[in-house]
Formats: sequence, C-alpha cells, structure tokens
Amino acid sequence: MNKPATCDIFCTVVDNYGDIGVCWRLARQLAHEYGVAVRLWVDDLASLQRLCPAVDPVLAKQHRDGIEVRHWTLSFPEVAPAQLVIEAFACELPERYVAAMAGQDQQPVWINLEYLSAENWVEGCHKLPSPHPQLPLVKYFFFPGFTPQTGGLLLEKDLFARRDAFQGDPQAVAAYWQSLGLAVPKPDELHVSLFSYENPALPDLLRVWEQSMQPVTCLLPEGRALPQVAAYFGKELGRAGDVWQRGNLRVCVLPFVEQERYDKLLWACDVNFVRGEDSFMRAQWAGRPFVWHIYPQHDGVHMQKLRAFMDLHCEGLGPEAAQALRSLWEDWNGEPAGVSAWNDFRAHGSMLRQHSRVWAQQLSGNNLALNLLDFFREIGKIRDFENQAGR
Ligand code: TRH
Repeated sequence: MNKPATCDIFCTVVDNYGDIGVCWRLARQLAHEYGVAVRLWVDDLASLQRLCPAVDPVLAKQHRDGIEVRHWTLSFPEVAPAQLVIEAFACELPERYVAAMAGQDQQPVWINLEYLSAENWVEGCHKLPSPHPQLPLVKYFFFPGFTPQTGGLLLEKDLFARRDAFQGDPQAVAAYWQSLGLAVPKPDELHVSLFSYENPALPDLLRVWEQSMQPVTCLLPEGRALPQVAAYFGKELGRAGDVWQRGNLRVCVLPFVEQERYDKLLWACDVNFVRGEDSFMRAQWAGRPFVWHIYPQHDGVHMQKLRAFMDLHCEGLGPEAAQALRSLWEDWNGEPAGVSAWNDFRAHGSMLRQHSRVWAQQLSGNNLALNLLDFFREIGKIRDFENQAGR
C-alpha cells in the first residue's frame, strides 16, 4: 500500500500547548495534503480549543477542519485501529487499543513520534524498532530533526508561498497591523512578538527596550509572561487589548489567537521571541531573526539541547553575528538574568535577517509528514517480503 487510508494520532497534553499544537498540525497536514482519514485522540479538549476555537470541549466525538476529534478518556471505546498509529511523545496507548492492534490480520504501523531536538544522537535513534514485550507488535521511534538523517520538520506545502505573498505585500502587512488596532510602523520602529515562559531576564529586556534609541513595539500574546510584563508597568493584571508605554517601549497585549493566525504575527514582526517546540519552528519558517526560550528541564539538559541547535543554526553565519546571537540566547535562557547582548544582536540585524531566510530555505527540504508516509510504505514492503518468504 502506498499510503495509509487511515491514521490514529494519540496525544496527552502534558502542559501548555506544544504537545497538542504539534499533533493538530500533523493531523491537518496528513488529512489536507495527503487525503488520509485522521482520527485525533486527545485527553484535554480545552487546550485544543485554544488552537481551534471551533472545538467543543464537551463533545466525545466531533469533526473539525477535516479531522475526527475524539476525547481520549479512561474508558476507551472498542474501535478498529487505523493503518498508521502515531503515539505522540511516548504517551501510553490504551491497553484495549494495543490488544486490538495485535489482533489485526494486517497490523498497523506503530510510530512513537518524539520531541524535536538538534542533538547528534537523534540521527542514530531515528526509526529504531522497539518490539512489544508480549504481543507480536513493533513500535518504531520517529525523531523530527534538522538534518537529512532525521525525520525532518512539519511544514505545509504552501506555507512559504503564503508567507512570501504576505511579507511582499505592504498593503497586506498594513491591514494586519490595523486589524490589531495598530498604526503602520514607521521606518525606524521595531516590532517584536514575545511568547515565552516566566523568565527572570524579562524585566531587563523590557528596560533595554524602554531605553533604546529605536522605538520598540512589543506584541505580547496573553499567557505565562503577561503577569511579569504587567508588573513591570506597575499593573496587577493585564488582558488582551491593554497597551502600556514607558520610554521608547510600547507593549500591546494580544489575545491568544487560533493556530492558523499566529503565523501572521511571526511573519509581520522584525524579531520573534518564541518557546517550546511548535512556535520555535514557526518562527524559523517565518524567515525572521528569533530568540528561543527553550522548555526548561529540572536537570538542566535543556541547555545542551539549546547549544546543539545553536551550533547548527550558526553554521554559515559570520563569527561576530553568531557570537551576538549565541550571547543573547544564552542570556535569555540562563542565569544570572540579563540581556546585555540585545544591542549587539540588533547591530547584526540585517545579517541575521538574511541568515534566517536562508536557514528556513535550507531546512525546508526534509518534510516530516512526507517522511512518515514513506516510512509507512517502507515497513509495508518489508512485511510483504517477510510474508512471501514465509517468516
Ligand atoms: O506551549 P508550549 O510551551 O508547549 C510545549 C509544552 O509545554 C510541552 O509539554 C513541551 O514539551 C514543549 O513545549 C517543548 O510551546 P509551543 O510548542 O510553542 O506551543 C505553543 C502552541 O500555541 C503552538 O502550536 C503555537 C500556538 N499558539 C497559537 O495557536 N496562538 C497564539 O496566539 C500563540 C501565542 C501560540
């Protein structure tokens, strides 16, 4: 079989929006671009609703944007497994479902889709099989990544064309700013989007912007960074629609918008602060300089992940610009808190802008959805061969 007709994606929401953000994006790409009938099982419909407001968090089953969305609860129903089964981020599949997979004449191709990392070991683990200890089933690890030896990255077929049409059309950009209640930026103004976790370096960054020569407009989606920014302006709370000004810094608080619309914010801004996994990738596709707030892990391993990515990303960038970028990223993710590198980062603005565009282009050739479908075919061929050989 060339490609699966059906696919089940299983997602547990650990926290925030990254887990479901990635699954929702993958589900839509498989359905819209490859005609796969996708069923998405998610344990937290309220989180999915933030990304897709049409989702009703009380419905056990609904169809949204071409996807069958199922609420994944403890009492799992009896269903026929799909041909391709994707377990996202090692969430554990329901026992009943696993038993049903083992009972199929033609067993599904079972994938554990892992978190994105630029670390070297990923290449060696991508596609590794993990046989089930009791049942005649094999699960395969599938690692997204930045090099050709990994599973690649999620990128819609038409994304660059839509991005370029938007960024190349001053009227579309002006209309976008107006839709947020903002005037069209003056040539010397800098627009920055800020999506991060709580961050001890945040007040320092706001101070640098407040005192900068260049006016800075900071677009801040509602969320975890908002209380800190509100406190900087002496407010107890903040909400979408608030606009605060101090010195040369203006902050506009934006509503959390549906996933499709978040891209435009990234395309329109000069610099994007992003976090986690999915917004981090979308900022790269925007082709604009960005600063990553990596998801912090207790044992500090996130700094290794951060540096592995920076090593790759800085290849081909002049040494001074690379140093400026690295310093700012280290500051933003490190201790002690501070962002002394911001001015240096800005001084290399045009080189970083050019580099960001080239980088996006370089990465775009290794498409995760396509690779998943190729892998499905590969496993199917191996199984056919084994069956013919009577193994
Ligand atoms: O929300 P995140 O921090 O998510 C995660 C999770 O914490 C996860 O457990 C962790 O392992 C992972 O990060 C690394 O960041 P992320 O991945 O960027 O997800 C945010 C999603 O929210 C992304 O799909 C973009 C979307 N989004 C919108 O749809 N609208 C918005 O207005 C904004 C700001 C974001």
